[in-house]
Amino acid sequence: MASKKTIPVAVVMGSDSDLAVMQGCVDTLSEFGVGAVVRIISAHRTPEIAAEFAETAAKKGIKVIIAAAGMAAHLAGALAARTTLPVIGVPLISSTGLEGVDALLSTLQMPPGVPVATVAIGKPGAQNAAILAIQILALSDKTLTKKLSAFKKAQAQKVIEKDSALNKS
Ligand code: RP5
Repeated sequence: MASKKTIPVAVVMGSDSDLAVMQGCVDTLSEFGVGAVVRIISAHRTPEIAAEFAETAAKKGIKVIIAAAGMAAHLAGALAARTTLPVIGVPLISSTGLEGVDALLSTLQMPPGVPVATVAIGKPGAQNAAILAIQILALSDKTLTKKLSAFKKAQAQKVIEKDSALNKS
């Protein structure tokens, strides 16, 4: 009997209002062939669900948790407090917040012993969270390592082509 394949990444966000930006994260994971469990869980509005999610994620086969939130963004930290899995935090810009700086500091300034690997605010952070999760998974997955190398080469090539176009005589 074929074994059931587990989904290695969880993308958790505090609100459905975060989904448009976090779709970039899910899409990037998908481009590398990495599946994701996508959840809306709030550290403040559904704290019990957040606790239960963090405590059971590893048992379900999740290897990396990506947690995104805006405003007083405690989601990544609240999850990191209850799991030994690596947690990547994505600070988001909320329509009523302080341009994401509120979420950046809330996500980043964790006390010693409970790290959250915090990426850039908003869209670039959402994409980088996916790439960082893939890099973690690639430590034990040669196929992903090859895909990451190809991604880096393609990225470099695009810059080289833009430079050539700009400097064409
Ligand atoms: C945070 O508060 C969410 O992550 C979201 O970025 C922000 C605003 O949430 P909504 O009021 O739009 O649901 O918890």
